[in-house]
Amino acid sequence: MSDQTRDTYEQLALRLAAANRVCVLTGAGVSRESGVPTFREADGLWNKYRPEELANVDAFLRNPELVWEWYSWRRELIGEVSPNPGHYALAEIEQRVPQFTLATQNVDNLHRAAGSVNVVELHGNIMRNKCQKCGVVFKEGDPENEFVFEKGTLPVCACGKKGLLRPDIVWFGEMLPEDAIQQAWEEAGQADVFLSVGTSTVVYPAAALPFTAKQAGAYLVEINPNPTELTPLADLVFSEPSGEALPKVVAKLRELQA
Ligand code: BV8
Ligand code: ZN
Repeated sequence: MSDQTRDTYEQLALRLAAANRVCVLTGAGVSRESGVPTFREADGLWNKYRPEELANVDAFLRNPELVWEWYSWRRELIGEVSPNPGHYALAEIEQRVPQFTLATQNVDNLHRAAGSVNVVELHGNIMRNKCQKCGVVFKEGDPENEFVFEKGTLPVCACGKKGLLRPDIVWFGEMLPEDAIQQAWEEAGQADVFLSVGTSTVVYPAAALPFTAKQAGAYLVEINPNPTELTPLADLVFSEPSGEALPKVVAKLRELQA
């Protein structure tokens, strides 16, 4: 049967079954079906606030209470949501291919909650705090991560530099964690198949990963109900929610690998 007659889910399943290295980039869209708002859509997070007011260090130093209020609200929201079928499908694909890397721009921890193992957090993780001054990043379970925002209270680090604690998140104008972006570049450059899922592909350097993969010869797939800069370059486009498309691909992959 030629590619034209195979449905697109089967086309991607065949590519995944034959792949040695698979790399995925996810954005806020993959968590949308879990009830987590995206950033730039009609009901997105940025509509209430502008990024420059909140997701940058100047905003934090100018008005730490406002930034803490926003992140505490997001943290609470994320504490109440669960992974959706798209997250679980990505975790299952990881088990079914030899080498799999999931680079995520999301800070909501939902990929790990769904069972994904090789997750590269490009923009940090909202459940962790770090010190604005000494840079220490607190680990899961550290009391410094238990801070609950209340008006008039701001968490201070014990480092003696009177550093304010802040979410361990990469803000605009800040470098991404060196090891994370290096690993993502490497995997994108060697991927047989690269999936770009649920991202508007506007925030760099993460948005450069699918383009890098394509240039290096990867079979490029985009899963997004809306077109992006990447769409014209993709070998296969699923213009539908990731929570619907990915489980259909996994169902075909299970048949192929039965
Ligand atoms: C850096 C904080 C360098 C975390 C975020 C001009 C040109 C090019 C670059 C720049 C420029 N000016 C400035 C820059 C650099 C800047 C940048 O790229 N700006 C853009 C906006 C122009 N980048 C940076 O600042 C980065 N750092 O470059 O440092 C440097 C160099 C030297 C010295 C020092 C520094 C830092 C980037 C990280 C910024 N942090 N947020 C937080 O609060 O969560 S960015 C923010 O956008 C989030 O992190 C998010 O992950 C990221 C990307 O957004 P998406 O995830 O794509 O979400 P979005 O809402 O946009 O789109 C959702 C998509 O899902 C949509 O397409 C929708 O159709 C789709 N969708 C919806 N439902 C579904 C779905 N898809 C599938 N299924 C569904 N159901
Ligand atoms: Zn400190």
